[in-house]
Amino acid sequence: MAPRIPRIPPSQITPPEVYFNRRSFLAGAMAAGVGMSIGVARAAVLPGQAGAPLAFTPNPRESVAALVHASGQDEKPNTYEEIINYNNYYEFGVDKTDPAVNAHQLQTRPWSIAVAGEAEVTGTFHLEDFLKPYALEERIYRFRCVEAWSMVIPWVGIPLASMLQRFKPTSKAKYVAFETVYRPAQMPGQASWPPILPWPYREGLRIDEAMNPLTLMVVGLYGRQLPNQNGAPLRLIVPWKYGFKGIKSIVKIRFTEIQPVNTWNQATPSEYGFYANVNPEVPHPRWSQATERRIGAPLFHERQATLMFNGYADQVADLYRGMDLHRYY
Ligand SMILES: Nc1nc2c(c(=O)[nH]1)N[C@H]1C(S)=C(S)[C@@H](COP(=O)(O)O)O[C@H]1N2
Ligand SMILES: [Mo]
Repeated sequence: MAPRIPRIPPSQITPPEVYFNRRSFLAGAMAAGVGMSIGVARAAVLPGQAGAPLAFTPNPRESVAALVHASGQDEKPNTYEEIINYNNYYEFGVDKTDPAVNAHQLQTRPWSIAVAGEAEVTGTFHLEDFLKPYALEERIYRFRCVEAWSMVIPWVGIPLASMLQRFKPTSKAKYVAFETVYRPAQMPGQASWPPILPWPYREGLRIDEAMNPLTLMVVGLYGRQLPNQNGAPLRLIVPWKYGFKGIKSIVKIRFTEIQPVNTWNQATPSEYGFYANVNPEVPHPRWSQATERRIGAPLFHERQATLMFNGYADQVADLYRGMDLHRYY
């Protein structure tokens, strides 16, 4: 059987207990309101492969503490092992353990990103050039899948807003569309017949959602290069939306005037909408959205309440003023 990637000796991975000074984490979480920001990278250089350290200065422990809201829930970040071994990435299979087994087949270097549509600057960029202008930041976000499980994950990335501004979107740019790479020779899930999903995987955001400071283009995890199963070399994270909005291994970004297609809505419109905001009041036909199971919690641990907008309502509720969120789910 193919080796699981990344093959990082456990000794090279900073254990979360060390990575996060648990005591200041808890203290700061009570003091600070906001799940935002704050390590500054020396340069957004991306050498090497999955698991290699990023040129990134980790957050001071006190500001790490401020990254996740205090909510009375258990907000201890999940372990690296949990985050890289329990994945949804249907290009590599439908089971949670398939991506960890199969994702090493994807070659993430060289990689290029095409930017197109309603913008003054468009074109195709090598990944290194694409990322060069930006500083990396660390963000610890709650992550909730529509399947009613959740994690807390320390991502490293670039705010999508600063990334997109460089392309000078025009006034017609009302949405941003994203596409995953289509490479059936390296992605066994794309080669299976009948198709599991209409490929390539697609996602979209309204432009104001894309420009919200919480929205992140992710290149790393726990201060290291993003492992393939988590969406290397570049994936989206929109922490107030269900996990499926977090499209992986992006090769195309397009500014559009009309609402773009998103894959899960296309596949099963009765279950998945365009907005996909985490909302405990809007049930899914197969999974309760009122509660969630935190991955790694002890077996008989109670499920925890799912928070409106995944706990980020202060920062994003304004985006949806006046919208019927039962209709626009
Ligand atoms: N290209 C692609 N992106 C994807 C998916 C996928 O199957 N293909 N699954 C989505 C779903 S349903 C979830 S929950 C998250 C999982 O991200 P993680 O494996 O890093 O936790 O990725 C999202 N992005
Ligand atoms: Mo998901």
